[in-house]
Amino acid sequence: MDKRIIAHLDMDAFFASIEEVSTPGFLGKPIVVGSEIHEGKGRGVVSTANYKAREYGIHSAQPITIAWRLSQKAKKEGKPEAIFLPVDFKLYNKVSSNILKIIKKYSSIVEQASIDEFYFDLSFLKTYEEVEKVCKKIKEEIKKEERITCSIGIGGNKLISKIAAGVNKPDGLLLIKEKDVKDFLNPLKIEKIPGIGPKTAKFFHEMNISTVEDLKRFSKEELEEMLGKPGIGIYYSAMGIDNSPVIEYYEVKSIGEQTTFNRNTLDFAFIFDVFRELSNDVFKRFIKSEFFKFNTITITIRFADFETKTSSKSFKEGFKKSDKKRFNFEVLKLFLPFLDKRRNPKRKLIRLIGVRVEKFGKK
Ligand code: TTP
Ligand code: MG
Repeated sequence: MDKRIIAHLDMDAFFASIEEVSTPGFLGKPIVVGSEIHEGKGRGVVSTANYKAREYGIHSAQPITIAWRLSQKAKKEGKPEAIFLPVDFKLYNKVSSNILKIIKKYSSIVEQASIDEFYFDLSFLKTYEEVEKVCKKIKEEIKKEERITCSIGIGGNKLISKIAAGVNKPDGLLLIKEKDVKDFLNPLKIEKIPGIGPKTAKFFHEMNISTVEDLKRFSKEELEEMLGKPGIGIYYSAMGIDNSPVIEYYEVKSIGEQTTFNRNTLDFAFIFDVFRELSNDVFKRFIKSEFFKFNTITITIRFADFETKTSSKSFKEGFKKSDKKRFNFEVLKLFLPFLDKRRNPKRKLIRLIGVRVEKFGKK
């Protein structure tokens, strides 16, 4: 084939599916992974829920307390109560890298787009039948090795493959041939186009534009005039055009961690401990990274009223992997002004803190 063939693989209910097969007795039960919750009380959100729990109306980014209530409601109706679990990134990262290894057996150009999403190039295959066969094999191998399912979309570019992977979840496989692109895209809701978020969607809905076909009423110039540069991207997406390459390696631009406290606080000792922990985690990730040093530290503070401030400092002499002590000290120095009048004159309580390092050097 002289045209490109790109596949997009997205794991189904990733964190929750892993939990479901990792603990005896969990299989087939509704499972919610997210921030901690004790007897219905918690402050964070749902990371993801398996499809059983989604039947209760539970979904990603929902406040964990709402998820809890939906589960209790289901229980009253005689259905099984959901199992609530904390996030175990270490476990999910391990599974993620196993999946990457499996895909790499079948394609030499693989791009990991997130912890559970991968693009891979299958242009070297001769027919659509062969492409489908290979994707089925990948699905089977993941199922056999990790006992969880994924959905794969296949098309002539990343855009089509990504949309195709999303339309028949879970455990789906959908190939969109070149000649069928228009029929596939036209009836889709505009929200399916990557880059059309809730705000842009609302903007279009107000003009009675709800499907990709509706979008095509506008010329490239009109869309650019309405939305600026992103309008051009939307124009090409509606046409099914996307020339972006499958990139094997992404450049890591920053390493960061943040945490929301269980209660808002200005308790120095407590915040200090959490800061230490975050700094340690960030430094550990830096040590594991391919980088030799970093030059900039940024900290984030979110107050109880959600006002968010950052403070950043770049150092002439970068931090090397042996500079952990100096790093901890500098993080603390950036943070101290937020505990007193200097950057917190009203003595507002703090809700969230974060630490990030960037401007990496490879030698
Ligand atoms: P997704 O692929 O968006 O979701 P999913 O794999 O859970 O479910 P689907 O079958 O619809 O693909 O995200 C992958 C993982 O990323 C997900 O398992 C948990 C995490 N995640 C969050 O932590 N917060 C979020 O808001 C979302 C959307 C995902
Ligand atoms: Mg997924």
